[in-house]
Amino acid sequence: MSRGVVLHGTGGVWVVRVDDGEEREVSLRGRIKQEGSLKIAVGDDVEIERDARGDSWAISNILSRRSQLARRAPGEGRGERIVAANLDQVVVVFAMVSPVPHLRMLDRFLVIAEANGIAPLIVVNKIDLASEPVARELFADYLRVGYAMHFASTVSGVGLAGLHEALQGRMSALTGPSGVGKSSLINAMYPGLHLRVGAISASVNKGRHTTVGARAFPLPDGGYVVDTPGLREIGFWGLAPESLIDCFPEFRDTSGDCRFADCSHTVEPTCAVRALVEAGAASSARYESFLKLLEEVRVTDRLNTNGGG
Ligand SMILES: Nc1nc2c(ncn2[C@@H]2O[C@H](COP(=O)(O)OP(=O)(O)O)[C@@H](O)[C@H]2O)c(=O)[nH]1
Ligand SMILES: [Mg+2]
Ligand SMILES: [Zn+2]
Repeated sequence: MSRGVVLHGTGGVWVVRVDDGEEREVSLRGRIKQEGSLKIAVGDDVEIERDARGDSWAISNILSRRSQLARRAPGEGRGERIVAANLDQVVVVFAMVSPVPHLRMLDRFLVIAEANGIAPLIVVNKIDLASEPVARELFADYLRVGYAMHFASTVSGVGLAGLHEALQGRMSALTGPSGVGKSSLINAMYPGLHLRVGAISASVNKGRHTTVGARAFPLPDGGYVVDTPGLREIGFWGLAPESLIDCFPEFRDTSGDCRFADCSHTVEPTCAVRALVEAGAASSARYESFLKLLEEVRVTDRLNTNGGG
């Protein structure tokens, strides 16, 4: 018996990195396949055993998870699918310019992380194209909320040591729009590793029945970077509309002060969240994101209660 971490898999064959660093192709034991309740996911800690003939390995046990990133099962209208397990953080990369950051999209990534109880970390890359003070100004709302932030440039090297340290020993989903420098950051921090983060998504998704395949890459000094293609389309599986406010740290505490316990924080004149925004004590742009995402969460919630199981 050995222990390891699930790196990737398709069609019943999974690749597990065992504790000595070796990678093995394994199948699932029948018992685990049928248990149904816990479906295996990238990032899972597993125990593997040789089969009776001793010529192949199978996963015999999935250890309990620290966290999981869930999405609606593709195709059918019910059930959840686990995109990745045991994530310690979701690292959201945006560029200072080129492409110009779309902050409402950043909010969406942050809410997905918060809704799954996973700590977000924001990276603002390409600050060589502006300057750190300008970058801090542009992302002031996020600094004010208190999010962990790294300002970086793969050209000047600024911020790379701090980000490297934040990734070490942790299981990190790396996400963000294309062209912001995710691959460049990985290559700059781990020269010679040449992780094809992002590049693998295309081939993994070619199969007719596969949709979004995550993939974990071991880091040379401990920890993993997990590529989660399509994270932004993940939607908000299982998030109740009334819980969305809790995914905005700057509104979370204030929402307890609303006049009505069931305040939706949208139209009520006695809403403490709205008062906070109107007084300029919290960002109106972030509040706009809340309103937009609320519409979406309400639709998903209706689908879950009407069509879901
Ligand atoms: N000026 C500047 N360009 C960068 C930086 N990091 C990456 N780039 C460039 O941005 C483009 C996209 O980078 P890439 O790593 O492929 O982005 P990805 O799609 O997020 O993986 C490439 O042309 C990189 O050379 C940076 O810090 N500063
Ligand atoms: Mg890339
Ligand atoms: Zn309210």
